[in-house]
Amino acid sequence: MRSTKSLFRVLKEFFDVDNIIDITELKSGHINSTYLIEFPTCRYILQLLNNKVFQSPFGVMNNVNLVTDHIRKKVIYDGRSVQKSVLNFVKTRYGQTLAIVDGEYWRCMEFVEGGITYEHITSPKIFEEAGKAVGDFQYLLHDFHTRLLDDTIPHFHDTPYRFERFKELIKNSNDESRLKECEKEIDFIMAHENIMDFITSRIENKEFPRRVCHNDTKISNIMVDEKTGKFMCMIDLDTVMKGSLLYDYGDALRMGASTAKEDERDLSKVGVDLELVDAFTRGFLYETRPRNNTIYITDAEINSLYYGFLIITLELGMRFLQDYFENDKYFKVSTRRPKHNLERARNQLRLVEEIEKHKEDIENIIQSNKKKLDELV
Ligand code: GN1
Ligand code: MG
Repeated sequence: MRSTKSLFRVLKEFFDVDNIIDITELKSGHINSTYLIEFPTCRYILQLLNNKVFQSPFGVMNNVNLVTDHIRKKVIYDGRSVQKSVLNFVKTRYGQTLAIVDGEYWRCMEFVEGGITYEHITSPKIFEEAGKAVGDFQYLLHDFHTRLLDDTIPHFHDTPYRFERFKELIKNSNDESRLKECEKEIDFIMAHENIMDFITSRIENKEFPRRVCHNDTKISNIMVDEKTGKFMCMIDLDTVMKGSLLYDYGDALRMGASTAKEDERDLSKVGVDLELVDAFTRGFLYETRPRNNTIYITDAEINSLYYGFLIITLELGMRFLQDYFENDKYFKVSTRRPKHNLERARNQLRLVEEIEKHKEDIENIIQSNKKKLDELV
């Protein structure tokens, strides 16, 4: 945690710091640093943007501001609560949503009161709501033009591009001990070469539309109402860019429908909870059902949702392994776990195996939910 003195220097850009009663660090994300700032009657979130990962912080905030303005207009139009349905950023005394202090980029937003996020889910009811949140995000942004958004992390979910970088890394690595240690994982990734471009090639040839996507839909980024258990909104909008809806569907399952945490070392615990896949799919397809003459998800996309789950998990396994080779320069690791990124990679690649094992079950779940919905609308 940064010293209170240095945090106060940042907070002065946003607030009268004499009124602050407490500051605590929240340790959930792998990229940014996050603090809860408490005043007598309200709370805010202060965040340091990791500018190694986000090389254009103003580009990120420009995307986030455009998208939250659009969502805000829409939820007001629909008669929904602004406080519950969208992130609201605090401006600095210069009217900006970023404060630059000692060359670092900070932003601040209202704490979404009454909301809760999960690191691990076991309740199908809650996970169905998570599915609704991801589907609702599509509903809210389907009429927002992808070209208005900067590519703040180029090639973010460009799996074949990431695979090429991974192959280069392995080819050029002289780290014999890590190459040996990771032989099995490397072979496993290489054996999946054919599947890497399943989604991107279909976007290229226009089989799947390019959409505005969240791109980081893990369950800890989905806010649920603590009292009612209903979804509220998606948080962590830093990676909102054009992309494929399949990745948004899959990324939520990757973390939410796994029977183990993302960094569980005991791989025998890693599996796919089909009841949770069913619950999430039900909520997701419900919110993306066609209405008002609008198609929020095409049949071609629905029929390939399984590949979203499979490929995002494979991609992340590859990213964690790459970061292990690159000495953890990207993902934060626990100081007590020197091989944290390798353990995460092994976990995700095991999950890939489990997803493949359950291909038929997962596809049946998707089709039966589609069918039930077709009967409904
Ligand atoms: C990172 O910052 P956080 O923890 O929400 C990462 C995602 C990964 C995720 C894995 C910008 O997200 O892509 O899926 O870790 N975000 C970025 O837990 O790389
Ligand atoms: Mg993030």
